Amino acid sequence: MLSDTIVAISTALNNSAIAIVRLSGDEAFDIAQEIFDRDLSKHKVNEMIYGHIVKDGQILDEVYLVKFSKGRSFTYEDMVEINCHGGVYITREVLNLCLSKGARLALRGEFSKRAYLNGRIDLAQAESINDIINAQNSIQAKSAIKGISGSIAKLIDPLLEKIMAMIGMIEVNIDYPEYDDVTIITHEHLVPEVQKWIKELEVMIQKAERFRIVKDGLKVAIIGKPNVGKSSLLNALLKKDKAIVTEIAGTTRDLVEDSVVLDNITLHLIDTAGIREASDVVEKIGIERSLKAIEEADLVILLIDASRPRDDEDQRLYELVKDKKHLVVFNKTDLNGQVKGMKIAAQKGEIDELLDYFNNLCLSNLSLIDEDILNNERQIALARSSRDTLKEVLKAALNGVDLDLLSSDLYTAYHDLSMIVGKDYEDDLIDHLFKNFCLGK
Ligand SMILES: Nc1nc2c(ncn2[C@@H]2O[C@H](COP(=O)(O)OP(=O)(O)OP(=O)(O)O)[C@@H](O)[C@H]2O)c(=O)[nH]1
Ligand SMILES: [Mg+2]
Repeated sequence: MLSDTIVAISTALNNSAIAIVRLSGDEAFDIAQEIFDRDLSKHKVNEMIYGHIVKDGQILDEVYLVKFSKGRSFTYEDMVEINCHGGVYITREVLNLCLSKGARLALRGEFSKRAYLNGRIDLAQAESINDIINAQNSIQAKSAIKGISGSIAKLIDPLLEKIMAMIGMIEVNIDYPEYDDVTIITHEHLVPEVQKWIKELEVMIQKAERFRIVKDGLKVAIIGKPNVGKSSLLNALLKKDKAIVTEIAGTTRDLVEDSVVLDNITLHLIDTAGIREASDVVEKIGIERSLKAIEEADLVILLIDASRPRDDEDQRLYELVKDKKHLVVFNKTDLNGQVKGMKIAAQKGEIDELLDYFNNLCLSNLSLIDEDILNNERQIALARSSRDTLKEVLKAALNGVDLDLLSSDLYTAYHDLSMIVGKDYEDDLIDHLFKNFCLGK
């Protein structure tokens, strides 16, 4: 049941000046009235009402209380916010009082869930509320606030409308052949449209992936043969002695991970065990983990010892990373500067070329903050899935498969895309058919 009245402490539970206890649901005003010493019916909504919370005839706390009415509140239900003093004891007492008058303790995220189910926000906006609470830098905060204002719907709605219009026309062609106001869709109509949609989605996905690096940082794995200076590079980037460095080949046997915030970008660094033919069982496991880290990284740094001649092992490692986003970096250039490519001397902290590379990588994508962009992995995965289905539709259309058979795949593509904002596509189709074709007139 949606309209039962829920209550929760909406602020962090520690001693502070003020805490907010929030009620939402049909009984919110009545429950508030039972514990508040002013007549709520005499006050307007959205007004800060001064008064007291009363328990067993005794004043419990001096508070400000605000009423928000159905359709105008965060949950679109009747809501009350009680601004009480922020002591843990007093806040809990106010909460318990609401519970004793019939409210139910809200589940995690239930206020936002109600806002979504009642049509106040879409799914992407709900995710953005979570993002703004967890934002750790100005870019994350800015992107979240755009998401809350509905930027994701703005981004995908035009495409959803085009796909739905096409499905609608195909359906009408099939189900109402006598309805002659509608364009008869042929493969020649469909193919260029689907091609355009695939392109749009490709751009959307690519931008989102580039922006994710700006927003959430870059996962970087440092790999190379033993002793090339991987751990020294990790330490130089972190500016601390995180990993053990020795002249013994095979010093690092497990992954060593840490993050660092540079001028423009956050790096999530993984130092790995040097990769070689190992007989030691522990080292072998370490090397397996190194190989896994390559798979999971956004960028792989292949570190090469500039003071030694290149050999087959270096070449083998290059083969391992060449199809991933990678960067070949020469270390120990204090011993030999005669190499072509990016040069560093990790042990001496001479890593400026690499730092410039990272900061520029982010700068080139920073302008994306001003665009409407998919916000997280879930959204990107749905966009990818929609694109892949459209590719199937395109292939089938080019092979002459009947349009009525293609329409169900178009539905799937539409559905995945619509799930980014959590829309119900069946309702959309019905709305669309009635609104645009006046069927049944
Ligand atoms: N001359 C010089 N020596 C370096 C440099 N970077 C690292 N070294 C030395 O190279 C040796 C190996 O360094 P590590 O950072 O432990 O190398 P690694 O790649 O992590 O080695 P494993 O963990 O065994 O795979 C140490 O003696 C470092 O002091 C550098 O830029 N110049
Ligand atoms: Mg090491």
